[in-house]
Amino acid sequence: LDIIKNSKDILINSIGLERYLHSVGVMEEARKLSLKYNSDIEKATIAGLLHDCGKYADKSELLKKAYDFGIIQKGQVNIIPELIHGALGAEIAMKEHKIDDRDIIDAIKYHTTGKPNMSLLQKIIYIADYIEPSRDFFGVDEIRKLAYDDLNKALLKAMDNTIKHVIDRGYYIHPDTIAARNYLINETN
Ligand code: DGI
Ligand code: FE
Ligand code: FE
Ligand code: FE
Repeated sequence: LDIIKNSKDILINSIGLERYLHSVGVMEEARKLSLKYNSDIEKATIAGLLHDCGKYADKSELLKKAYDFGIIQKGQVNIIPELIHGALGAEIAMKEHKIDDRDIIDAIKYHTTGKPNMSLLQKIIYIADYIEPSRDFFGVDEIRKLAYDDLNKALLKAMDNTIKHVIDRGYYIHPDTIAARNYLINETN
């Protein structure tokens, strides 16, 4: 795929080498999951590689681009970079990486929060981001196994852990994070 070669320099320059290597890990995990669940491997490759393309290492650049694309507004309080980089990444993927596939763009846009009624690709990117090989936090091995056994159960567990993590730190919870989990509970049962 040309995109793997063509996007490399843009990614390393904007998100840094470490996050680029994480992105390659997400790409490889997403390819494996796509094989397992008969999903489009090319789309998973592109979405995995680009999912964090909006996560600028330079925070002032992230905020400036987010203003330019109308993702945040002047005077807005409660600006959370973690919750901006998905929507920003979707814009950067379209404009700088020339991606026009709506499913790939939404997989990037919603990879942090999730959303109701996620496509198979979107679920794969969310969970690949959570379990890619360099991830190392409590409970990740359980979800790594579960991801290849029952994708929805793995997704629900990853969302539960994320929500607990966010609550434990007293952070704001994005409505999409809640809506994604509630939808999945109804979908899974
Ligand atoms: O960009 P990555 O680190 O690879 O992963 P990510 O885009 O999934 O971001 C994960 C972070 O986002 C993690 O620290 C938890 C945080 N997060 C997810 N949902 C919410 C959230 N943070 C807040 N404040 N609110 C949320 O709803
Ligand atoms: Fe991310
Ligand atoms: Fe994630
Ligand atoms: Fe990521």
